Amino acid sequence: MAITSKILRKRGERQAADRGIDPSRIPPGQYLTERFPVLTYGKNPKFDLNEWSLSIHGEVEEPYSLRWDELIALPQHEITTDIHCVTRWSKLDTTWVGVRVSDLLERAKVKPSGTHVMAHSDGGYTTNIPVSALLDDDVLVAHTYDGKPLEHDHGAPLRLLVPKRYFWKSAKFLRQLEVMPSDREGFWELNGYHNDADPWKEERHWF
Ligand SMILES: Nc1nc2c(c(=O)[nH]1)N[C@H]1C(S)=C(S)[C@@H](COP(=O)(O)O)O[C@H]1N2
Ligand SMILES: [Mo]
Repeated sequence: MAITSKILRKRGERQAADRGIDPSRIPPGQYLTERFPVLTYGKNPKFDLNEWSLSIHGEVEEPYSLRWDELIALPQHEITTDIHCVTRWSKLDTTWVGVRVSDLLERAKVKPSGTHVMAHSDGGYTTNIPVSALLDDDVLVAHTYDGKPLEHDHGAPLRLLVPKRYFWKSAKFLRQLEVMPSDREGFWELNGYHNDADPWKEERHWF
């Protein structure tokens, strides 16, 4: 490895150490940001909460849709977690409120044949994730960030949050969770990003 890239790889760890943060929280090749960068392919889709719904369907016994008021009436959970973008920024201790995806999937009764989920956003963005990765307690459909309603740029009214994967798996403007009988690639996965997206393994691209 060239010396410059070695130095770059250590940048996040140095930043953490300088701030009294455990450097082992920073995945390889990431740096810390205090800002919250916005990365959206295309325009923010308009939404109307009176028309809005989230649907859970596919390889499930009991497909259903939730209106906004129904979603908000479900048990809500707050989590504080680090997030990591494939473009190399990491943001520590971000706080979110939403509904656990495991609760949503449990209610739908995923069939044994349901192995993966395609998250579908308003505007056509998609991303794929194994069902097993969505059952962790830190996986939410989130409507609140840092104590305030999610900003439109960050995915309002609702986004998926999968903290253990690079952030492109956290689909903004979420409208559907489609349970699938096998894996299928989403938008960035088809366009060169890694299928699994584990930041600790630096699974950035498939090439
Ligand atoms: N619907 C939708 N969701 C999306 C994206 C997008 O373009 N459209 N970009 C993804 C990518 S590549 C990243 S890094 C994060 C960025 O989230 P942020 O803009 O809140 O930082 O959203 C992910 N979710
Ligand atoms: Mo990204």
